[in-house]
Amino acid sequence: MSRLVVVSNRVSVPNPKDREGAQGGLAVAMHAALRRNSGVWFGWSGEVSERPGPAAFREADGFTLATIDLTPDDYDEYYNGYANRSLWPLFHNRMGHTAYDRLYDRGYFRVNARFAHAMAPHIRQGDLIWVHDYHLIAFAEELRRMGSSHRIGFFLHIPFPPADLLVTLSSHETLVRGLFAYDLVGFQTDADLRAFQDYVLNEVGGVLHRDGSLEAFGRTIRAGAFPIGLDLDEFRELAASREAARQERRMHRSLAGRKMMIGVDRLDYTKGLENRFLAFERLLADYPEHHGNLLLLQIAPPSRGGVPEYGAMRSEVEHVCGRINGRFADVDWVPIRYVNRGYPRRTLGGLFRAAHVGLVTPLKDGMNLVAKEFAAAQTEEDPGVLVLSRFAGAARELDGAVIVNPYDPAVLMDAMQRALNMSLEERRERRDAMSAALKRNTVADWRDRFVSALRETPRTRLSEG
Ligand code: ADQ
Repeated sequence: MSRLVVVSNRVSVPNPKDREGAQGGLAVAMHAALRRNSGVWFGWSGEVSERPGPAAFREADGFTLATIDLTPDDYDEYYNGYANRSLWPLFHNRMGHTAYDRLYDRGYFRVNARFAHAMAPHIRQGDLIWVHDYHLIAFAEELRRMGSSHRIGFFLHIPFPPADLLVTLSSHETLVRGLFAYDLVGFQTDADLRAFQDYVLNEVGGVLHRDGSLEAFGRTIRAGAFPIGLDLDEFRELAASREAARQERRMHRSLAGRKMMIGVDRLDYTKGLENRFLAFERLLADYPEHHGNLLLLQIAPPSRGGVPEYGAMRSEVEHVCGRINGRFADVDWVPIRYVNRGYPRRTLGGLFRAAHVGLVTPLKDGMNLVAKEFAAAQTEEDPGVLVLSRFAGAARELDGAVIVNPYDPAVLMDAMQRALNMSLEERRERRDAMSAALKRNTVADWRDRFVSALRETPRTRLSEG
Protein backbone atom coordinates (compact mmCIF):
# COMPACT_ATOMS: atom_id res chain seq x y z
CA MET A 1 0.00 0.00 0.00
CA SER A 2 1.28 3.49 -0.82
CA ARG A 3 2.80 5.59 1.95
CA LEU A 4 0.73 8.46 3.35
CA VAL A 5 2.27 11.92 3.67
CA VAL A 6 0.21 14.40 5.69
CA VAL A 7 1.06 18.09 5.40
CA SER A 8 -0.43 20.74 7.71
CA ASN A 9 0.65 23.97 9.32
CA ARG A 10 1.15 22.30 12.70
CA VAL A 11 1.91 18.66 13.39
CA SER A 12 0.56 16.79 16.36
CA VAL A 13 2.97 14.60 18.33
CA PRO A 14 1.36 11.42 19.65
CA ASN A 15 1.35 11.04 23.39
CA PRO A 16 0.51 7.47 24.44
CA LYS A 17 0.08 8.65 28.03
CA ASP A 18 -2.61 11.17 27.04
CA ARG A 19 -5.21 10.33 29.67
CA GLU A 20 -7.05 13.63 29.29
CA GLY A 21 -7.91 13.25 25.62
CA ALA A 22 -5.92 16.42 25.02
CA GLN A 23 -5.03 15.37 21.49
CA GLY A 24 -8.50 15.38 20.02
CA GLY A 25 -10.07 12.92 17.62
CA LEU A 26 -8.62 14.45 14.48
CA ALA A 27 -4.99 14.08 15.64
CA VAL A 28 -5.61 10.54 16.84
CA ALA A 29 -7.31 9.55 13.57
CA MET A 30 -4.41 10.93 11.57
CA HIS A 31 -1.88 9.14 13.78
CA ALA A 32 -3.65 5.82 13.19
CA ALA A 33 -3.65 6.32 9.41
CA LEU A 34 0.01 7.34 9.43
CA ARG A 35 0.96 4.28 11.47
CA ARG A 36 -0.94 1.98 9.12
CA ASN A 37 0.81 3.41 6.10
CA SER A 38 4.27 4.04 7.67
CA GLY A 39 3.63 7.66 6.93
CA VAL A 40 5.19 11.05 7.43
CA TRP A 41 3.52 14.11 9.01
CA PHE A 42 5.14 17.30 7.85
CA GLY A 43 4.61 20.87 9.10
CA TRP A 44 5.85 23.85 11.06
CA SER A 45 7.74 23.03 14.27
CA GLY A 46 6.09 25.95 16.11
CA GLU A 47 9.57 27.53 16.40
CA VAL A 48 10.66 30.84 14.92
CA SER A 49 14.36 31.17 14.08
CA GLU A 50 16.48 33.63 12.09
CA ARG A 51 18.06 30.94 9.93
CA PRO A 52 15.86 27.85 9.67
CA GLY A 53 17.67 24.70 8.54
CA PRO A 54 16.28 21.86 6.41
CA ALA A 55 13.45 19.68 7.65
CA ALA A 56 14.16 17.90 10.95
CA PHE A 57 12.99 14.28 11.17
CA ARG A 58 12.11 12.14 14.16
CA GLU A 59 10.29 8.92 14.76
CA ALA A 60 7.02 9.18 16.65
CA ASP A 61 5.33 5.98 17.72
CA GLY A 62 5.07 4.23 14.37
CA PHE A 63 5.47 7.05 11.88
CA THR A 64 7.79 9.96 11.08
CA LEU A 65 7.43 13.61 12.00
CA ALA A 66 9.18 16.15 9.79
CA THR A 67 9.21 19.81 10.77
CA ILE A 68 10.72 23.10 9.71
CA ASP A 69 11.04 26.42 11.56
CA LEU A 70 9.69 29.75 10.31
CA THR A 71 11.65 33.00 10.13
CA PRO A 72 10.25 36.03 12.01
CA ASP A 73 9.09 37.45 8.65
CA ASP A 74 7.39 34.16 7.75
CA TYR A 75 5.63 34.16 11.07
CA ASP A 76 4.36 37.73 10.62
CA GLU A 77 3.46 37.58 6.95
CA TYR A 78 2.39 33.98 6.35
CA TYR A 79 0.98 32.86 9.70
CA ASN A 80 -0.27 35.95 11.52
CA GLY A 81 -0.67 37.83 8.24
CA TYR A 82 -2.17 36.13 5.22
CA ALA A 83 -3.44 32.97 6.94
CA ASN A 84 -4.95 34.53 10.05
CA ARG A 85 -5.64 38.14 9.03
CA SER A 86 -6.70 37.63 5.41
CA LEU A 87 -7.91 34.09 4.72
CA TRP A 88 -9.39 33.25 8.14
CA PRO A 89 -11.68 36.31 8.40
CA LEU A 90 -12.63 36.37 4.72
CA PHE A 91 -13.45 32.65 4.59
CA HIS A 92 -15.70 33.26 7.62
CA ASN A 93 -17.49 36.14 5.86
CA ARG A 94 -15.86 38.79 8.09
CA MET A 95 -14.80 41.30 5.47
CA GLY A 96 -14.48 44.03 8.07
CA HIS A 97 -11.71 42.07 9.78
CA THR A 98 -9.88 41.15 6.57
CA ALA A 99 -6.41 42.59 5.94
CA TYR A 100 -5.49 43.34 2.35
CA ASP A 101 -1.71 43.53 2.24
CA ARG A 102 0.69 42.65 -0.58
CA LEU A 103 3.40 41.80 1.92
CA TYR A 104 1.15 39.12 3.40
CA ASP A 105 0.40 37.71 -0.07
CA ARG A 106 4.06 37.39 -0.87
CA GLY A 107 4.88 35.88 2.52
CA TYR A 108 2.16 33.26 2.09
CA PHE A 109 3.28 32.03 -1.31
CA ARG A 110 6.94 32.18 -0.23
CA VAL A 111 6.33 29.97 2.81
CA ASN A 112 4.15 27.55 0.83
CA ALA A 113 7.04 27.23 -1.63
CA ARG A 114 9.48 26.71 1.23
CA PHE A 115 7.33 23.95 2.70
CA ALA A 116 7.20 22.25 -0.71
CA HIS A 117 10.95 22.57 -1.30
CA ALA A 118 11.77 21.28 2.17
CA MET A 119 9.54 18.25 1.71
CA ALA A 120 10.12 17.40 -1.96
CA PRO A 121 13.42 15.48 -1.49
CA HIS A 122 11.72 13.20 1.03
CA ILE A 123 8.67 12.29 -1.02
CA ARG A 124 8.86 8.89 -2.71
CA GLN A 125 7.29 7.67 -5.87
CA GLY A 126 3.82 6.33 -5.16
CA ASP A 127 3.31 8.38 -1.97
CA LEU A 128 -0.20 9.66 -1.35
CA ILE A 129 -0.07 13.27 -0.15
CA TRP A 130 -2.84 14.84 1.97
CA VAL A 131 -2.58 18.57 2.65
CA HIS A 132 -4.73 20.20 5.33
CA ASP A 133 -6.31 23.62 5.58
CA TYR A 134 -6.09 27.22 4.52
CA HIS A 135 -2.45 27.78 5.49
CA LEU A 136 -1.16 25.57 2.68
CA ILE A 137 -3.43 26.00 -0.33
CA ALA A 138 -0.45 26.74 -2.62
CA PHE A 139 1.65 23.75 -1.50
CA ALA A 140 0.71 21.36 -4.34
CA GLU A 141 1.30 23.87 -7.11
CA GLU A 142 4.88 24.28 -5.91
CA LEU A 143 5.38 20.52 -5.82
CA ARG A 144 3.98 20.24 -9.35
CA ARG A 145 6.44 22.92 -10.51
CA MET A 146 9.17 20.59 -9.31
CA GLY A 147 7.72 17.82 -11.48
CA SER A 148 5.57 15.93 -8.96
CA SER A 149 2.88 13.70 -10.44
CA HIS A 150 1.80 12.26 -7.09
CA ARG A 151 -1.80 11.98 -6.07
CA ILE A 152 -2.29 15.03 -3.87
CA GLY A 153 -5.45 15.81 -1.91
CA PHE A 154 -6.48 18.93 -0.02
CA PHE A 155 -9.04 19.29 2.75
CA LEU A 156 -10.33 22.69 3.81
CA HIS A 157 -11.37 22.63 7.49
CA ILE A 158 -12.96 26.09 7.33
CA PRO A 159 -15.80 27.31 5.08
CA PHE A 160 -15.29 28.32 1.45
CA PRO A 161 -16.51 31.90 0.93
CA PRO A 162 -19.00 33.20 -1.64
CA ALA A 163 -17.33 34.37 -4.86
CA ASP A 164 -18.23 38.02 -4.19
CA LEU A 165 -16.13 37.96 -1.04
CA LEU A 166 -13.28 35.88 -2.42
CA VAL A 167 -12.69 38.24 -5.34
CA THR A 168 -11.92 41.06 -2.89
CA LEU A 169 -8.52 39.36 -2.39
CA SER A 170 -6.14 40.36 -5.16
CA SER A 171 -4.68 36.87 -5.09
CA HIS A 172 -8.04 35.09 -5.49
CA GLU A 173 -7.26 33.58 -8.86
CA THR A 174 -3.78 32.48 -7.81
CA LEU A 175 -5.29 30.77 -4.79
CA VAL A 176 -7.94 28.92 -6.76
CA ARG A 177 -5.44 27.98 -9.44
CA GLY A 178 -3.43 26.54 -6.55
CA LEU A 179 -6.39 24.33 -5.66
CA PHE A 180 -6.41 23.01 -9.22
CA ALA A 181 -2.93 21.57 -8.64
CA TYR A 182 -4.57 18.96 -6.38
CA ASP A 183 -6.32 15.83 -7.63
CA LEU A 184 -9.01 15.96 -4.96
CA VAL A 185 -10.28 18.98 -3.01
CA GLY A 186 -12.52 18.29 -0.01
CA PHE A 187 -14.87 20.65 1.84
CA GLN A 188 -16.86 20.32 5.05
CA THR A 189 -20.31 20.76 3.48
CA ASP A 190 -22.20 20.77 0.18
CA ALA A 191 -22.67 24.52 0.60
CA ASP A 192 -18.88 25.04 0.64
CA LEU A 193 -18.54 22.79 -2.39
CA ARG A 194 -21.20 24.80 -4.23
CA ALA A 195 -19.48 28.09 -3.36
CA PHE A 196 -16.26 26.71 -4.84
CA GLN A 197 -18.00 25.44 -7.98
CA ASP A 198 -19.76 28.77 -8.36
CA TYR A 199 -16.45 30.63 -8.30
CA VAL A 200 -14.86 28.23 -10.78
CA LEU A 201 -17.78 28.37 -13.22
CA ASN A 202 -18.46 32.09 -13.06
CA GLU A 203 -15.14 33.76 -12.33
CA VAL A 204 -12.68 31.72 -14.37
CA GLY A 205 -14.94 30.09 -16.98
CA GLY A 206 -14.44 26.56 -15.64
CA VAL A 207 -16.60 23.55 -16.51
CA LEU A 208 -18.49 21.19 -14.21
CA HIS A 209 -18.54 17.78 -15.90
CA ARG A 210 -21.35 15.25 -15.57
CA ASP A 211 -19.22 12.98 -13.39
CA GLY A 212 -18.79 15.87 -10.92
CA SER A 213 -15.22 16.69 -11.92
CA LEU A 214 -14.24 20.31 -12.44
CA GLU A 215 -12.09 21.65 -15.22
CA ALA A 216 -10.22 24.97 -15.17
CA PHE A 217 -6.70 26.33 -15.60
CA GLY A 218 -5.96 23.42 -17.96
CA ARG A 219 -6.55 20.75 -15.29
CA THR A 220 -9.42 18.53 -14.25
CA ILE A 221 -9.91 17.77 -10.57
CA ARG A 222 -12.40 16.12 -8.24
CA ALA A 223 -14.08 18.17 -5.52
CA GLY A 224 -16.47 16.89 -2.89
CA ALA A 225 -18.00 17.35 0.56
CA PHE A 226 -16.37 15.28 3.32
CA PRO A 227 -17.90 16.47 6.62
CA ILE A 228 -15.54 15.72 9.49
CA GLY A 229 -16.77 13.47 12.30
CA LEU A 230 -15.97 12.72 15.92
CA ASP A 231 -14.28 9.74 17.51
CA LEU A 232 -17.57 8.90 19.15
CA ASP A 233 -16.37 5.96 21.25
CA GLU A 234 -13.37 7.91 22.50
CA PHE A 235 -15.40 10.95 23.51
CA ARG A 236 -18.14 8.86 25.14
CA GLU A 237 -15.44 7.02 27.07
CA LEU A 238 -13.95 10.35 28.19
CA ALA A 239 -17.36 11.69 29.22
CA ALA A 240 -18.11 8.50 31.19
CA SER A 241 -14.71 8.41 32.93
CA ARG A 242 -14.24 8.80 36.67
CA GLU A 243 -12.56 12.14 36.18
CA ALA A 244 -15.50 13.41 34.10
CA ALA A 245 -17.91 12.17 36.78
CA ARG A 246 -15.85 13.98 39.42
CA GLN A 247 -16.05 17.21 37.41
CA GLU A 248 -19.77 16.74 36.90
CA ARG A 249 -20.31 16.33 40.66
CA ARG A 250 -18.09 19.34 41.34
CA MET A 251 -20.19 21.40 38.95
CA HIS A 252 -23.49 20.19 40.43
CA ARG A 253 -22.27 21.14 43.91
CA SER A 254 -21.38 24.59 42.73
CA LEU A 255 -24.69 25.00 40.87
CA ALA A 256 -26.62 24.18 44.05
CA GLY A 257 -29.83 23.44 42.18
CA ARG A 258 -29.47 26.18 39.57
CA LYS A 259 -29.59 25.43 35.85
CA MET A 260 -26.53 25.91 33.64
CA MET A 261 -25.97 26.71 29.99
CA ILE A 262 -22.42 26.09 28.70
CA GLY A 263 -20.33 27.56 25.87
CA VAL A 264 -16.85 26.23 25.00
CA ASP A 265 -15.03 28.10 22.27
CA ARG A 266 -11.63 29.41 21.38
CA LEU A 267 -11.80 33.18 21.90
CA ASP A 268 -12.41 34.07 18.26
CA TYR A 269 -14.67 36.63 16.59
CA THR A 270 -16.22 33.90 14.43
CA LYS A 271 -17.66 32.11 17.47
CA GLY A 272 -20.35 34.72 18.18
CA LEU A 273 -19.67 35.18 21.91
CA GLU A 274 -20.93 38.73 22.03
CA ASN A 275 -24.21 37.80 20.30
CA ARG A 276 -24.60 34.92 22.74
CA PHE A 277 -24.09 37.19 25.74
CA LEU A 278 -26.51 39.78 24.37
CA ALA A 279 -29.19 37.13 23.87
CA PHE A 280 -28.60 35.92 27.42
CA GLU A 281 -28.98 39.48 28.66
CA ARG A 282 -32.38 39.69 26.97
CA LEU A 283 -33.38 36.38 28.48
CA LEU A 284 -32.60 37.69 31.95
CA ALA A 285 -34.42 40.94 31.21
CA ASP A 286 -37.55 39.25 29.79
CA TYR A 287 -37.74 36.27 32.18
CA PRO A 288 -36.94 37.41 35.73
CA GLU A 289 -37.63 33.88 37.00
CA HIS A 290 -34.09 33.02 35.85
CA HIS A 291 -32.52 35.50 38.26
CA GLY A 292 -30.57 33.52 40.82
CA ASN A 293 -31.59 30.25 39.13
CA LEU A 294 -29.63 30.09 35.88
CA LEU A 295 -26.04 30.75 34.85
CA LEU A 296 -24.00 30.72 31.70
CA LEU A 297 -20.57 29.09 31.97
CA GLN A 298 -18.43 30.36 29.11
CA ILE A 299 -15.04 28.68 28.69
CA ALA A 300 -13.00 30.72 26.22
CA PRO A 301 -9.22 30.29 26.09
CA PRO A 302 -7.52 33.17 24.23
CA SER A 303 -5.95 32.37 20.87
CA ARG A 304 -3.86 34.14 18.18
CA GLY A 305 -2.46 36.78 20.50
CA GLY A 306 -0.25 38.03 17.63
CA VAL A 307 -3.30 39.19 15.64
CA PRO A 308 -4.59 42.64 16.70
CA GLU A 309 -8.28 41.92 15.93
CA TYR A 310 -8.28 39.28 18.65
CA GLY A 311 -7.21 41.75 21.35
CA ALA A 312 -9.95 44.19 20.33
CA MET A 313 -12.57 41.47 20.26
CA ARG A 314 -11.48 40.19 23.65
CA SER A 315 -11.92 43.64 25.22
CA GLU A 316 -15.38 43.94 23.69
CA VAL A 317 -16.50 40.55 24.99
CA GLU A 318 -15.12 41.36 28.46
CA HIS A 319 -16.95 44.66 28.41
CA VAL A 320 -20.32 43.07 27.52
CA CYS A 321 -19.84 40.28 30.05
CA GLY A 322 -18.91 42.75 32.81
CA ARG A 323 -21.90 44.95 32.01
CA ILE A 324 -24.37 42.04 32.13
CA ASN A 325 -22.92 40.73 35.37
CA GLY A 326 -22.99 44.22 36.86
CA ARG A 327 -26.59 44.69 35.77
CA PHE A 328 -28.05 41.41 37.07
CA ALA A 329 -25.69 39.86 39.64
CA ASP A 330 -26.68 39.57 43.29
CA VAL A 331 -24.51 38.96 46.34
CA ASP A 332 -24.93 35.20 45.94
CA TRP A 333 -25.27 34.82 42.16
CA VAL A 334 -23.32 35.91 39.07
CA PRO A 335 -25.09 35.20 35.75
CA ILE A 336 -22.00 34.69 33.53
CA ARG A 337 -18.98 32.70 34.66
CA TYR A 338 -16.41 33.73 32.10
CA VAL A 339 -13.26 31.61 32.14
CA ASN A 340 -10.23 32.38 29.96
CA ARG A 341 -8.56 29.00 30.05
CA GLY A 342 -8.79 25.68 28.27
CA TYR A 343 -9.69 22.41 30.00
CA PRO A 344 -8.82 18.81 29.16
CA ARG A 345 -11.52 17.18 27.04
CA ARG A 346 -12.16 14.72 29.86
CA THR A 347 -13.14 17.65 32.10
CA LEU A 348 -15.25 19.14 29.32
CA GLY A 349 -17.10 15.83 29.01
CA GLY A 350 -18.15 16.09 32.66
CA LEU A 351 -19.14 19.74 32.33
CA PHE A 352 -21.19 18.97 29.21
CA ARG A 353 -23.09 16.36 31.20
CA ALA A 354 -23.75 18.80 34.03
CA ALA A 355 -25.16 21.38 31.60
CA HIS A 356 -28.86 21.71 30.76
CA VAL A 357 -28.11 23.52 27.52
CA GLY A 358 -25.07 23.64 25.22
CA LEU A 359 -24.67 26.88 23.27
CA VAL A 360 -22.75 26.55 20.02
CA THR A 361 -23.62 29.72 18.16
CA PRO A 362 -20.82 30.68 15.76
CA LEU A 363 -21.51 33.32 13.12
CA LYS A 364 -19.75 30.96 10.72
CA ASP A 365 -17.84 27.71 11.28
CA GLY A 366 -16.50 24.98 9.01
CA MET A 367 -17.90 22.17 11.16
CA ASN A 368 -17.51 22.84 14.93
CA LEU A 369 -16.51 19.72 16.82
CA VAL A 370 -17.61 21.16 20.18
CA ALA A 371 -21.22 20.77 18.98
CA LYS A 372 -20.58 17.10 18.25
CA GLU A 373 -18.75 16.60 21.55
CA PHE A 374 -21.60 18.16 23.53
CA ALA A 375 -24.09 15.90 21.75
CA ALA A 376 -21.91 12.81 22.29
CA ALA A 377 -21.59 13.47 26.04
CA GLN A 378 -25.34 13.48 26.76
CA THR A 379 -26.87 10.51 28.55
CA GLU A 380 -30.22 8.83 27.96
CA GLU A 381 -31.17 9.49 31.56
CA ASP A 382 -31.17 13.28 31.56
CA PRO A 383 -29.89 14.72 28.28
CA GLY A 384 -29.02 18.39 27.81
CA VAL A 385 -30.23 20.32 24.75
CA LEU A 386 -27.90 21.62 22.05
CA VAL A 387 -28.64 25.09 20.67
CA LEU A 388 -26.72 25.22 17.40
CA SER A 389 -26.10 27.95 14.85
CA ARG A 390 -27.33 27.24 11.35
CA PHE A 391 -24.00 28.69 10.18
CA ALA A 392 -21.92 25.84 11.64
CA GLY A 393 -21.28 22.91 9.29
CA ALA A 394 -22.45 20.63 12.11
CA ALA A 395 -26.02 21.96 11.76
CA ARG A 396 -26.37 20.00 8.52
CA GLU A 397 -25.97 16.72 10.36
CA LEU A 398 -27.21 17.40 13.91
CA ASP A 399 -30.90 17.82 13.15
CA GLY A 400 -31.70 16.92 16.77
CA ALA A 401 -30.32 20.29 17.88
CA VAL A 402 -32.39 23.45 18.21
CA ILE A 403 -31.10 25.25 15.13
CA VAL A 404 -30.84 29.05 15.40
CA ASN A 405 -29.84 32.19 13.59
CA PRO A 406 -27.28 33.66 16.02
CA TYR A 407 -27.43 37.14 14.49
CA ASP A 408 -30.92 37.78 15.86
CA PRO A 409 -30.81 38.10 19.67
CA ALA A 410 -34.57 37.53 19.99
CA VAL A 411 -34.34 34.25 18.06
CA LEU A 412 -31.40 33.13 20.17
CA MET A 413 -33.18 34.14 23.37
CA ASP A 414 -36.31 32.17 22.37
CA ALA A 415 -34.17 29.11 21.62
CA MET A 416 -32.53 29.35 25.06
CA GLN A 417 -35.91 29.61 26.76
CA ARG A 418 -37.29 26.70 24.75
CA ALA A 419 -34.25 24.52 25.50
CA LEU A 420 -34.43 25.31 29.22
CA ASN A 421 -38.08 24.25 29.38
CA MET A 422 -38.00 21.24 27.08
CA SER A 423 -39.70 18.02 28.23
CA LEU A 424 -37.60 14.97 29.01
CA GLU A 425 -39.31 13.09 26.19
CA GLU A 426 -38.35 15.68 23.57
CA ARG A 427 -34.81 15.95 24.94
CA ARG A 428 -34.43 12.18 24.60
CA GLU A 429 -35.77 12.16 21.05
CA ARG A 430 -33.37 14.88 20.07
CA ARG A 431 -30.45 13.15 21.76
CA ASP A 432 -31.23 9.90 19.91
CA ALA A 433 -31.38 11.72 16.58
CA MET A 434 -27.99 13.31 17.25
CA SER A 435 -26.46 10.02 18.40
CA ALA A 436 -27.55 8.37 15.17
CA ALA A 437 -25.99 11.19 13.14
CA LEU A 438 -22.72 10.94 15.09
CA LYS A 439 -22.59 7.17 14.54
CA ARG A 440 -23.17 7.53 10.82
CA ASN A 441 -20.06 9.67 10.38
CA THR A 442 -17.10 9.21 12.73
CA VAL A 443 -13.68 10.78 12.26
CA ALA A 444 -12.35 7.40 11.04
CA ASP A 445 -15.14 7.27 8.41
CA TRP A 446 -14.21 10.77 7.30
CA ARG A 447 -10.52 9.96 7.01
CA ASP A 448 -11.10 6.67 5.18
CA ARG A 449 -13.58 8.22 2.78
CA PHE A 450 -11.16 10.99 1.89
CA VAL A 451 -8.14 8.71 1.50
CA SER A 452 -10.10 6.17 -0.62
CA ALA A 453 -11.46 8.95 -2.84
CA LEU A 454 -7.92 10.26 -3.27
CA ARG A 455 -6.57 6.81 -4.14
CA GLU A 456 -9.31 6.42 -6.70
CA THR A 457 -8.89 9.78 -8.43
CA PRO A 458 -7.60 9.37 -11.93
CA ARG A 459 -3.92 10.27 -12.25
CA THR A 460 -3.16 13.98 -12.80
CA ARG A 461 -5.25 14.87 -15.78
CA LEU A 462 -4.11 17.70 -18.00
CA SER A 463 -6.76 18.98 -20.38
CA GLU A 464 -6.03 18.84 -24.07
CA GLY A 465 -4.55 21.94 -25.63
P1 ADQ B 1 -11.32 24.88 15.35
O1 ADQ B 1 -11.69 26.25 14.96
O2 ADQ B 1 -10.14 24.72 16.19
O3 ADQ B 1 -11.13 23.96 14.06
P2 ADQ B 1 -13.52 23.19 16.71
O4 ADQ B 1 -13.90 22.20 15.69
O5 ADQ B 1 -14.70 23.85 17.30
O6 ADQ B 1 -12.63 24.36 16.19
O7 ADQ B 1 -12.72 22.56 17.96
C1 ADQ B 1 -11.60 21.76 17.87
C2 ADQ B 1 -11.26 21.10 19.22
O8 ADQ B 1 -10.79 22.03 20.18
C3 ADQ B 1 -12.41 20.34 19.85
O9 ADQ B 1 -12.01 19.02 20.08
C4 ADQ B 1 -12.69 21.08 21.15
O10 ADQ B 1 -13.03 20.24 22.23
C5 ADQ B 1 -11.40 21.79 21.44
N1 ADQ B 1 -11.72 23.06 22.14
C6 ADQ B 1 -12.38 24.11 21.64
N2 ADQ B 1 -12.55 25.07 22.58
C7 ADQ B 1 -11.97 24.59 23.70
C8 ADQ B 1 -11.82 25.08 25.04
N3 ADQ B 1 -12.34 26.26 25.38
N4 ADQ B 1 -11.15 24.32 25.95
C9 ADQ B 1 -10.68 23.11 25.59
N5 ADQ B 1 -10.81 22.59 24.36
C10 ADQ B 1 -11.44 23.31 23.43
C11 ADQ B 1 -11.26 23.96 12.63
C12 ADQ B 1 -12.53 24.56 12.06
C13 ADQ B 1 -13.76 23.84 12.61
C14 ADQ B 1 -13.65 22.34 12.33
C15 ADQ B 1 -12.30 21.80 12.79
C16 ADQ B 1 -12.10 20.35 12.37
O11 ADQ B 1 -12.58 25.95 12.36
O12 ADQ B 1 -14.93 24.36 12.03
O13 ADQ B 1 -14.67 21.65 13.04
O14 ADQ B 1 -11.24 22.57 12.23
O15 ADQ B 1 -12.24 20.20 10.98
